[in-house]
Amino acid sequence: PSPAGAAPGDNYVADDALSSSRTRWFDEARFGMFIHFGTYAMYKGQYNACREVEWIKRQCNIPWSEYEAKAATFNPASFDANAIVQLAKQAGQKYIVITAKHHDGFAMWPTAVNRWNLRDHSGFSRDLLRELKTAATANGIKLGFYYSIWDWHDPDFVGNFPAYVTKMKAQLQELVTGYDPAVLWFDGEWAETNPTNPWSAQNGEDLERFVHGISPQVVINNRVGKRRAVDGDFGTPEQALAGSPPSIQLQESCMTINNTWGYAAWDTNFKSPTTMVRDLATLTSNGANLLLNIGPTDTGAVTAGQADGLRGIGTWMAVNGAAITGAGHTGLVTQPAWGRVTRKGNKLYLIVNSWAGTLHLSRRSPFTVTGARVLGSTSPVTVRAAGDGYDFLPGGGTTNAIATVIEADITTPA
Ligand code: JFZ
Repeated sequence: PSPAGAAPGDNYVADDALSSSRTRWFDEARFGMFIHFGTYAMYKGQYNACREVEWIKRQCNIPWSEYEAKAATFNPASFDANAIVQLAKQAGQKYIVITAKHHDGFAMWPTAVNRWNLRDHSGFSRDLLRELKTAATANGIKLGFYYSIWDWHDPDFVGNFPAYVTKMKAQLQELVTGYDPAVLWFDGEWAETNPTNPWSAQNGEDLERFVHGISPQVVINNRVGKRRAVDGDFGTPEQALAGSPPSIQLQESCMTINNTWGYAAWDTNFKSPTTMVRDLATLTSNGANLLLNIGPTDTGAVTAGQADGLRGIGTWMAVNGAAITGAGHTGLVTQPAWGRVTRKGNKLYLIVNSWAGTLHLSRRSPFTVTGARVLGSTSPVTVRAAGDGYDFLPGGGTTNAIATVIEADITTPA
């Protein structure tokens, strides 16, 4: 299926064939917010001399009795779903994926399956996932859940795997029927703590069938079965940029805004808005999404360092978001050294990182440029046929310190 405005048979988005009416919103969203939030935030990234984050229980050998006692005092009173959704929205993010359950097994919603959850174990009466769902829906943002198949807390994961799977399905039933998530982002299918390593491709396929039996439109990532590469709706390169098409499925790179997924007080190595926007441009030009992670503190607050980065991206997106949202890969051009080119219907977006004189665009397939403008600027752009493509001559010069976008109108042969 081609999006409105795209000529039949053109290569609007090379991953078009990979998307369907069910996954179309995901393929157009391009940018989402990942949130790693759980009781591990209470350690702020450190246990005695041991530095770890969402893996702290396991990597720092914290006894369960101690971990549970601390979790009992978890009080994320500063979690502000509306503020988080506004932060995502102004950054140009179209969906949010939050950890409903990470490897420590702690459920962030009031599950009836066990008491190892925010309400029953910590006595926190609010349902943060419900609040996030309400705020997201009110703002046109989709909400998804990360759910770890690997569970350190439930002894049945190792001791009685079929019993564990039954409980896992009961939790997923609660999440899907109770919160109608747009995405389920599974993880931990690779766990090898069970000597028999029970999770199989069959388990993954069974899980997908189970979820889609409840709600067919849920978009599922590929960390669901051992055959990761072909399972689910989209691939999940981690801390790496998805490559350019062709790919066997939709792609979403998940990356941290600093170095860690959960909250660590010592991790202030925040990426600059420039770095993140350029990653987003590269991914969009590759037909892939960016899921950019933040980790709220133990009180549920988003730190200034994380919020500032998202605001910086938002300032750029407010002017240039058309080059990202709904845009994708184009096979019409060779990607230039001066930046990245994305396409949406009959427009090309030239995302210019460094603007030194004439910008040459090499054509790989026929098209004609019929007009061009700089987004957020009145500077004229001169376009002329040159060599194997076009030269763009900016009237003004670089207008945006992060990346200046030229929007070009094109026609392609019928
Ligand atoms: C997992 C988690 O263990 C981690 O805590 C975080 O939630 C992250 C998003 O996902 O870590 C992984 C998962 C997959 C790979 C590496 C780390 N992998 O495929 O290389």
